[in-house]
Amino acid sequence: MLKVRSLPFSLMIGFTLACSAASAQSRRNVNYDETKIKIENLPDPLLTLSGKKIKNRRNWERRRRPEILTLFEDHVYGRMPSRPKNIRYRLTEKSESALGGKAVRKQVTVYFPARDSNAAMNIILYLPKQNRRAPVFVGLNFMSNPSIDEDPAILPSRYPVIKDGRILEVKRGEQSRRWPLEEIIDAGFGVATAFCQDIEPDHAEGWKTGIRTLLKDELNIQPEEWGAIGAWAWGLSRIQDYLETDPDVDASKTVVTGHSRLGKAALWAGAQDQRFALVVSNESGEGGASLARRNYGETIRIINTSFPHWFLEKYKTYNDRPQELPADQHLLISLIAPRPIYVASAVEDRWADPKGEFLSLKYASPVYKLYDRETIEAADWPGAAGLNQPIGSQYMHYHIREGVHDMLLYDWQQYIKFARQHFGY
Ligand code: GTR
Repeated sequence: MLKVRSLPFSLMIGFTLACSAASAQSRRNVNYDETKIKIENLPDPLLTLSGKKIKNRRNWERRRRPEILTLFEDHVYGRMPSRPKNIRYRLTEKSESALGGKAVRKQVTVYFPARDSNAAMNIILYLPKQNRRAPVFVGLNFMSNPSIDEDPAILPSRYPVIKDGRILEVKRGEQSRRWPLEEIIDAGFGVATAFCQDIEPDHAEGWKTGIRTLLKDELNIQPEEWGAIGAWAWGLSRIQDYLETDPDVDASKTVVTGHSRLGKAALWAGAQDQRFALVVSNESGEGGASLARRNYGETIRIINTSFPHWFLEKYKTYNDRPQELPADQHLLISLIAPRPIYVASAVEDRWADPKGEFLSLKYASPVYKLYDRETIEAADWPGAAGLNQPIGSQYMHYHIREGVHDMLLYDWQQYIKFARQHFGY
């Protein structure tokens, strides 16, 4: 039987209720008026802190890229520890005839080397039977592995699903609209996912039972030196580690992706870990693809109030002065260069600031240009007139979909097309 870690439950409920109250309150005074937006003091991706202009790839890689990484580590997400030694993988289940016979299914438990604890993560991986050494989409899920599909063989995740302070009974396949497995497999891709709360439960006290506490000695990092987004991003890299050991996967062709808060984690993982060949941000919003300097929808203050555990304490000092942040989110995207990046929005997802998501992508163009990549620099935000019409180049792509905040088949179809072009099949 899988063991579920115990929780300081009363504490957790208190915190979660406090968070949703803060969030409800903050949603009332939100700006959606473009005329009130003033972007001040936007950092130039190609200007070092000491004022030196970067003109070539060499100086980008040697000077400015490490400088920007450090800015995000020091001001936003915190330090990213490396892989711990002595990780163990156990194949807990395998089938050669999953999804009606078209896929191979593998379930793997990753045991992290923590003293006195059972820190672990359950990965579920589907691979197309017809395509040996398939490229793979890698992303965390919100509601545990059995939520991604009705497949009765999916084993439970390690951690219970917590929402609004309660343990949720999640129906099998409850989130299957976000994981169109058959379409992904039919397109020749694999997909690997794990439950984000196996890494860190998503509430203000979650760090106490997550890897930020369980692995602090092994990783040589204190819990307050990073946040939940950082921990989830770290988890994505650990999935990549596993994939590199699996002979049925081409781990040089992985696409790291995620929706919303898990899109923030995917961007940070993709920025840090250059083993991810391609990065997809699905409606990642504030703290993800959206420019923090645009006061539209969710703001730094709101996100830090509703989710005090996602970022560094230091990030809260920018609550009312985003213009002083030395690294805005276009710099995060520039760290992904020259690898392909796809940013997507939904028109009714004003909370995430679709235009701000587009602008971060656009403003990362100068770095892609250093690598002679075709960019999205000349494009304007398509807005409501350009729904469901992806734009951009082979390296920088964007769409704004009709509908609400979600990750749907339409979104996946575009990512698959983009990845196929890039991987050349
Ligand atoms: C919202 C939060 C967003 C986004 C979203 C989600 O409440 O304000 O930043 O992360 O949750 O993850 O669905």
